[in-house]
Amino acid sequence: MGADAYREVMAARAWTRVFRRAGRRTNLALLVLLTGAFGTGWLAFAAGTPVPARLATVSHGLFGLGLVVLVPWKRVVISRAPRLQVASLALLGMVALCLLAGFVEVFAGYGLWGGLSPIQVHVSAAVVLVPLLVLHVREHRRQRVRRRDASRRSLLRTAGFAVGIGAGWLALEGAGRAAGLASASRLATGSHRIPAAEMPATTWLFDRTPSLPADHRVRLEGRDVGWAELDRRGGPVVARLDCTSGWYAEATWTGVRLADLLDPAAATGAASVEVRSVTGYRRRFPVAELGQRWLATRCDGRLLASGAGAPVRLVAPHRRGFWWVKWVESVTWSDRPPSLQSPFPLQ
Ligand code: HEM
Ligand code: HEM
Ligand SMILES: Nc1nc2c(c(=O)[nH]1)N[C@H]1C(S)=C(S)[C@@H](COP(=O)(O)O)O[C@H]1N2
Ligand SMILES: [Mo]
Repeated sequence: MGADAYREVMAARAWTRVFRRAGRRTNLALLVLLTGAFGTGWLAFAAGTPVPARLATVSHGLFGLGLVVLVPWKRVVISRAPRLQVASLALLGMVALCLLAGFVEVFAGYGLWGGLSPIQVHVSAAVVLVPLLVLHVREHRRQRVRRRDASRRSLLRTAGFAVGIGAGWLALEGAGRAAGLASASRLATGSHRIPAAEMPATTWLFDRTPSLPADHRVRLEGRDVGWAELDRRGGPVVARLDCTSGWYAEATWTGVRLADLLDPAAATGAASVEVRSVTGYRRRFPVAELGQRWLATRCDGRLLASGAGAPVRLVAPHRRGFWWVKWVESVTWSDRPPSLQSPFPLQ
C-alpha cells in the first residue's frame, strides 16, 4: 500500500471511530436539544418585540441545527439496536418533518401547502413528536447523566459541538443572505412580509367567523359605543400585524385609542382590561397599555373584511397577532391580572 493510500485508510478509520462513540451521550444531547427547541419555539411565538424575539429565534435555530449535526451519531445508535420500533420510527418521521418544515419556513418564506403554512406544519409535527419522544425515552431508560460527563474531556467535546453548531448557523444565515433567500429579510420573530391586502383571515385555533350587523355596538365599561361613532372618531394608526403563522403586514388602521374610550383613572382596583370577542375569544391587557391599543374599523381606508374582524377589531402594536381580538364585543375592567391567563388563547 502506498503512503497516500495508507494515510487515507487511517483517516477514514479515525472518522469512523468518532461516530462509534455514539451512545448514551448522543441520546442525552438529543433530549436536551429537543426540549430546548420545543421551549424556545413557544418563546418565539410569545415574543412581539425585537430583542426577546431575536434571543428566542436564534437559540431555537441553534437547538434545531444541533439535531441535524447529531444525525451521523444517532445513525450509529439506531443501526446497533437489536430491533426497530414503530413508535421510534414515527418519532424519526416527525422530527424529520419538523426540521424540514422549519427550514422551509426560514429559507423559502411564507406560503401555503394544501392550506397550511410551513410553520403550521412545523408546530404540528413538534406537538405530535412530544408523546412519541416520551414513549421512546421511557422505553430506553438508563440514559442517566454520569459524573464522567462533567470531565474536562467531555466538556471540551461538548464545547466543540456547540462551536460546530454556531458555525453551521452562521453559514446558513450567510448563504441565505448571499443567495437573497426569504431568510435574509425576515423579522426577528421569523415572520415574512406580505402585502396588507393579502393578509389571510386567520383563526388562532378553533374560532369561527361570526356575522355581525354594520351598526354593531361595542360594550364599554358602563356604556355602549356604536360603529358609526368609532369610525367617525378614528384616527390613523400605522401598525404591523405579526401573526405566528409566518407572515406579517404593515398597514394604516383607522382606530380609537382605548384610553379615549375608557378612563384609565377610573380603573381603580382593576388588574387588567379585558377585550372580548362575540365568539368568546378574549385577551387581558395591562391597564398601562390602554394608550397603545385601538378599536379599529378600517384597514388602509377600507372597511374590515368579515374574516378580518368586521366591523370592529383590536389593533395591538408590538404584540403578536393573537392579541388583535377580532369582532370585539366588549372592553371591560377585570380584577384578574394579565399574568393569570393562558400565554396563548385556547380557542
Ligand atoms: C430525535 C429524537 C430521537 C429519535 C428519532 C430516535 C430514534 C431511535 C431509533 C429509531 C432507535 C432504534 C431502536 C428503536 O426503534 O427504538 C433508537 C434507539 C435508541 N434510542 Fe433513540 N431516538 C431519539 C432520541 C432519543 C432520546 C432522547 C433518548 C434517551 C434519552 C434515546 C434513547 C435511545 C436508546 C438508548 C436507543 C438504543 C436502544 C437499543 O440499542 O436497544 N433516543 N432511537
Ligand atoms: C422540538 C421541536 C422543534 C424543532 C426540532 C424545531 C427546529 C427548528 C429549526 C431547525 C428551524 C430553522 C431554524 C433556522 O434555520 O434558523 C426552526 C424554525 C422555527 N421554529 Fe422550530 N422547532 C421545533 C418546535 C417549534 C415550536 C413548538 C415552535 C412554536 C411554537 C417553533 C417555531 C419556530 C419558528 C417561529 C421558526 C422560525 C425562526 C426563524 O425564522 O429564525 N418551533 N425550528
Ligand atoms: N376572535 C378572534 N380574534 C382573533 C383570532 C381568532 O381566532 N379569533 N385570531 C388572531 C390571530 S392568530 C391573528 S394573526 C389575527 C389575524 O387577523 P386577520 O384575520 O385580519 O389576518 O387575528 C387575531 N384575532
Ligand atoms: Mo396569528
